[in-house]
Amino acid sequence: MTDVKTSPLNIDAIRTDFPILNQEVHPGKRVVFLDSAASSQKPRQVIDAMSDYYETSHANVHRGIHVLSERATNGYEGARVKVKEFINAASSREIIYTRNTTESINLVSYTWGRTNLGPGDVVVLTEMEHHSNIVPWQMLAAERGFTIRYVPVTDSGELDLDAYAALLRDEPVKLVGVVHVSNMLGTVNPVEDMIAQAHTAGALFLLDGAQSVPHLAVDVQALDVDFMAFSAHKMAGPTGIGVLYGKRALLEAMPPFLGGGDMIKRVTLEGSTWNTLPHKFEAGTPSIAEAIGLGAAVDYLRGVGMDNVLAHERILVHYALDRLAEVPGLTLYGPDADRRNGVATFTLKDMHAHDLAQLLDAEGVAIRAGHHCAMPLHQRFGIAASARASFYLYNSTQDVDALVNAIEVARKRLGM
Ligand code: 7TS
Repeated sequence: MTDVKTSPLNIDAIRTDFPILNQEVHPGKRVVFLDSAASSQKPRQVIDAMSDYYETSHANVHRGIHVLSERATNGYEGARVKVKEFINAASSREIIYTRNTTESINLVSYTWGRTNLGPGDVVVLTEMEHHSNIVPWQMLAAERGFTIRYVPVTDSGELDLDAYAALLRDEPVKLVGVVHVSNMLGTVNPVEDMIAQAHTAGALFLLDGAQSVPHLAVDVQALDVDFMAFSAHKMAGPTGIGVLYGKRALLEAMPPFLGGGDMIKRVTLEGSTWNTLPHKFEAGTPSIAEAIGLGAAVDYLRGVGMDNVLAHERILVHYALDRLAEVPGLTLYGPDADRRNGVATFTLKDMHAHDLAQLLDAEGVAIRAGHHCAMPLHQRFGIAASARASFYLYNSTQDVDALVNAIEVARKRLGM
């Protein structure tokens, strides 16, 4: 059994920062929140930063020559600098605010993809991608006539790296798009090597950081990644804001995404010219309070320390896999705890994952059931749906125990 006493985090102290966790969701059942891979909870510091902004500083950004607009602009742009430092981008001009990971990937496909991809070109994705890194490319392929190839997933839930190398060797690959951490299996992909290989083959690399940036230190310059997408709401920040990181030269060369206010330099009735980065990609009034909330989330995570977050989640996932392996009839998916992040996905004999999730909810335990927007990966494992428990910095081994106890209750109720 894993030694669970070594976590670098003071979970009791952290939990006091997350007011939502301090409640019963059914009589006598405190909430055990194990669905952070879908969306994490928010600390008081983030909630306060956003309400403080609305109470003291709201106005539109980049416009007014008045105090409130200056405060709003400083908050909005200050958060961009925090994000830049968090992922170690070379410049805050490389940080584009979007709505979420999905929009960030669509931005790349819509602008870079539409300009650069055509018949004869190949985009390499993996069987492990979230739908948001499959569907935009399929939509564009239908329009532009390029080919998509997929890196297969092994039985242990990892990428087949030999197949990846062969694709890069044999096909005219222009772009590789890979999820850093799988939202179904928790697999941490060896993206540093994969990026270097892609570059050797002359391809760009888009990293889906939705499940990595919230959980481990990601350094875009060390990785030498070309584009990276992530969402604030999975990293203790608000919904409604995400980030596209892109190397400056690439972003400079790309056409705009949406047209309108703020993204232009000059408009005449005959035509328009584009604003400088990052504004070229931020048309219209942006999510100002949300950007400020994202900045506060970055401050919060940096205060805790990303290495500590990672170490804590590793301990939890070790413990969870050990405990879940004891449950009769339970099948776990994905690699060993050492090669995954804080996700445990399983099926329980022939019980439908939705029924299981409903029974767990009655015990106060919140998990996700379904295909987790990774239908091809579920098909790969021959299942239609699975149950997923996912962890974050506020979860404890007691939460894992509550999960296992609730599964026992569900098994008994169904006579298993
Ligand atoms: N990529 C990965 C790896 C994800 O896990 C998700 C969301 C996305 C992209 C899309 O993020 P969004 O913020 O644009 O929605 N994943 C999940 C999940 O696993 N359960 O709910 C959402």
